[in-house]
Amino acid sequence: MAQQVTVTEHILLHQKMVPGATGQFTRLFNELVLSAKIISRAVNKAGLVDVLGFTGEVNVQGEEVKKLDEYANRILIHRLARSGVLCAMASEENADIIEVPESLPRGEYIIIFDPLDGSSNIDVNVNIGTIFSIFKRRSDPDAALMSGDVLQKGSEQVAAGYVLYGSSTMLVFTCGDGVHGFTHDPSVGEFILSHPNIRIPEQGKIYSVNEGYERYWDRQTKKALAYFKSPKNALRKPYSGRYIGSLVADFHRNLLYGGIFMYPADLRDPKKPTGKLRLTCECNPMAFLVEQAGGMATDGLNRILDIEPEHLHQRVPFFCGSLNDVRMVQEIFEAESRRKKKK
Ligand code: P6P
Repeated sequence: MAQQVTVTEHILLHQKMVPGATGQFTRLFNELVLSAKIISRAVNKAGLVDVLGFTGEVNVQGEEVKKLDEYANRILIHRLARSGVLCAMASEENADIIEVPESLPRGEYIIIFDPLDGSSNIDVNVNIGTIFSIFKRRSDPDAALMSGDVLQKGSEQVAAGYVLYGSSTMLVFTCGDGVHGFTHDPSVGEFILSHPNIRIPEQGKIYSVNEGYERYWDRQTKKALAYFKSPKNALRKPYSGRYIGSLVADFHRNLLYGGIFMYPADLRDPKKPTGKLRLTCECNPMAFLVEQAGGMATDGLNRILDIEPEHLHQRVPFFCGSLNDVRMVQEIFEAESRRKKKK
């Protein structure tokens, strides 16, 4: 029988390899894993228990909040605060930084999460996911928390990952030492290592974008899509178009099969002037993962992980996936920049 490595064993092994590790990260990650199990149970029952449908509220993004969104957000805030190692949290569902109650012990970690991304797909049983990004505090732990502790560049992440609630529940994450995937075995209630050292194919064969918005894109994005649909691309045949409309599901498929995910700037909608996806709770974690798996992530011109966040819910154009494909997009964007400068 193949040796079954649980995520807890994997994290403890990682802790042993980190000089001066105190076990704080392990405690945080254990609460994240427990939250994933609790949310997975609710997601899998969503069709049976009355957790479908809208709460009637609207979140900071201006999006209708589904009951499962709210439930997942509550579970994560409750469990992660009790890890005793956080100095701050932030959620895609909350306008401001979430304080850790004074009554609870605190620590040096910061976690930013999207509790249930793709929630518009909940009622139709399409895969959804939880995305997380973990930093260490940079300011003096005895001083007041600084906004710069939460608004750090993606390159400062100490860990990032997602939980994919699909045909099975998977936890995929990196601590900066490669990307590893764990599949939940409900019969024992453990996440078991199923995809060690995930590497994204250097050359993709899939593009993922909502082509319904093509008329609202900039010129360079339209050129990029035309490249992937042309028989004159690196594949010498058109890429396959695959778009689920759930970032975690689209990202996960491209991570394993190879391909590029694009959410470009939308020139029409004032809410999406620079794209729809949020830098801190969606793009940064996915960018850290894809780079650790050998891929690339850009806003068209800049490495996602180098972007200095200006505010918690900042949106950026997002191109992420196989190295050759994202490089091609960046070349198209750079050529367009040069063309505009010549004007
Ligand atoms: P659109 C889900 O709401 C989400 O934030 C991502 O999971 C997904 O990739 C994107 O929005 C889909 O957006 O505009 O194509 O429906």
